[in-house]
Amino acid sequence: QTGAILPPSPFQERQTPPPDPPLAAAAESVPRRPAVSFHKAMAKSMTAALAIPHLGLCDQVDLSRLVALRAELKADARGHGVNLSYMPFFIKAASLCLARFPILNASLDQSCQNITYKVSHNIGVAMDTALGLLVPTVKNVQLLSILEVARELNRLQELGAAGQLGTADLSGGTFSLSNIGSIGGTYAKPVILPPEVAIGALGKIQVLPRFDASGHVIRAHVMNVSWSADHRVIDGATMCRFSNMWRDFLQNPSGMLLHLK
Ligand code: CAO
Repeated sequence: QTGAILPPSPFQERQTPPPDPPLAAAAESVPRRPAVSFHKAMAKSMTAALAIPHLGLCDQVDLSRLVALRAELKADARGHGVNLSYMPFFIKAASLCLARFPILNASLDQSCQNITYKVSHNIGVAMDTALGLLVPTVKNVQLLSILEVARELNRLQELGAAGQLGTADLSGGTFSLSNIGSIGGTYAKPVILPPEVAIGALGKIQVLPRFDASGHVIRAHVMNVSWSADHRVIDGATMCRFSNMWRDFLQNPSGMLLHLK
């Protein structure tokens, strides 16, 4: 088949397929475009990720208390010029857990001889941007308040929407989170971004029936989390303990207060 080679679209290509050409035309030529730089970068990092033996672990998190807490704090944050979503809580909780489980904030060298433990918690956030999937990083989350994480995330989202995220914001990640649930989906199978060794994917928060301590059915806000970890350096027990701690922080967000600096 002969393909008509089109120039790259000025706004680059999102993952939306082009409209179907008329059948007769489709038989003769298939429109093609050169892969743009973000496709090439994704192809490179995802191909490298294939070399990593992925360990998967999923759990459910009851976010009912966090939903109520965020509703309470949203106006305050707005007063500081910040849009407060759930992500800053997810990101800060992850950082508190990374402090306890530093192996998840590490990298393994190519020859598998050395593990580097990173001091900074530079948490990458998978972002659906004008240029497609990008993963800007919130740097040094261990030093930031939840409000500061939210402000930084707002800044990255604005740049992402404008197609203006630069190398400084897109590099240096040490651990990643992907909130696919803001679009939909309950479980995911996230792919580790080398040289990182772990990533979490967050599903859609759903209102579901659950039992309270007295056995009564209650409305609960439930979210699934799916972790992938590099099984060469992280075992299932470690991943599970990290996940339990992260889940507990988000189920009882006031518990995070004790650990905030
Ligand atoms: N379930 C249900 N609702 C959710 C949600 C979830 N998991 N996560 C966010 N929401 C809601 C938010 O509460 C917000 O509503 P409010 O008006 O009540 O605040 C709304 O969805 C929009 O949130 P947002 O997307 O602007 O902000 P965020 O901080 O939650 O997420 C970001 C930011 C960048 C993670 C998100 O915009 C995004 O791009 N997600 C897609 C990630 C992705 O593509 N992953 C796949 C990677 S592999 O290809």
